[in-house]
Amino acid sequence: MSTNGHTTTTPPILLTIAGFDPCCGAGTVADLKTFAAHGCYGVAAITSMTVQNTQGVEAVHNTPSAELRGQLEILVKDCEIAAVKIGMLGNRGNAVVIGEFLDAHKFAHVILDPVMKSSSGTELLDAGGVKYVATELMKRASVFTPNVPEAEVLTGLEIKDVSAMEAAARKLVEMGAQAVIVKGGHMERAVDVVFDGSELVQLGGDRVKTENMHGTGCTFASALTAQLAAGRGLIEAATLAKAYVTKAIEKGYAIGKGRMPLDHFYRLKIEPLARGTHELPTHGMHPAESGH
Ligand code: PXL
Repeated sequence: MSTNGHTTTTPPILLTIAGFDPCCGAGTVADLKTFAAHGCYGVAAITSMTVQNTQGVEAVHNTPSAELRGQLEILVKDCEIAAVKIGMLGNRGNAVVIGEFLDAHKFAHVILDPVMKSSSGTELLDAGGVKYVATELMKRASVFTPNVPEAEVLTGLEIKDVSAMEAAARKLVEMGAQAVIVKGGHMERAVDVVFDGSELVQLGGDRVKTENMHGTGCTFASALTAQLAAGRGLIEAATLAKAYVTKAIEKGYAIGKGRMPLDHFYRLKIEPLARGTHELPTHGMHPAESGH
């Protein structure tokens, strides 16, 4: 927390490094909405401009590496970043820029979500990028959050049940990860496995309507980032992030003909009648003012 010359206090500033999705269900915009829903200020560097709607990805235009580096450096010159969340990288060149960026600046929390494919199946990271994530980037992150298909690619293990998810989490730590959350959204029961190198915990999950959703992985990793930046330990942060993403999935609604985005701001709708009473202006003519 820092002060800014106004009477208000600046909340934690979180950086997302991710791709842009025009329908705003996944990637950068899902991350920024999640940060905002957690009372944080989000800043962003764009790794890739995707051309997609809720029905699928039509094209992917990765940001030239020098431009990505420029976006990152101009932000760190100016803002104090409380935590970094990394999502879609696009290609090896951009993954290397991120590796160099993490070496040059020390951050308290680096959450790496190794996005490889869109929910509709399009490749979002090239083969060289996958290799760089496995051998270099993973060990530079404080928390690594693959889903089951990504954990299979990275470990070479076949994952059919929760015990195989646990084996994958252990193997990823052997490969250099500091802490791992294997996300079970693709499994029958949406159990997540958290392993910090010593303690291994299962987070039980209600299976909600995930097959038809878009942006669940981005949202979980971003909520986790906000909780870690707030000072919570890994297990508590993961538990709260899972509860948030589960509710945001449950409250998601269709905006087009394809997959549904989540409702990142479901909490704003919990007490609609209370809206406005916190923002009473001083002129006395607001409808919530007593006597009107
Ligand atoms: O959900 C993974 C993902 C991440 N980032 C971007 C995406 C997607 C899925 O479509 O478009 C930009």
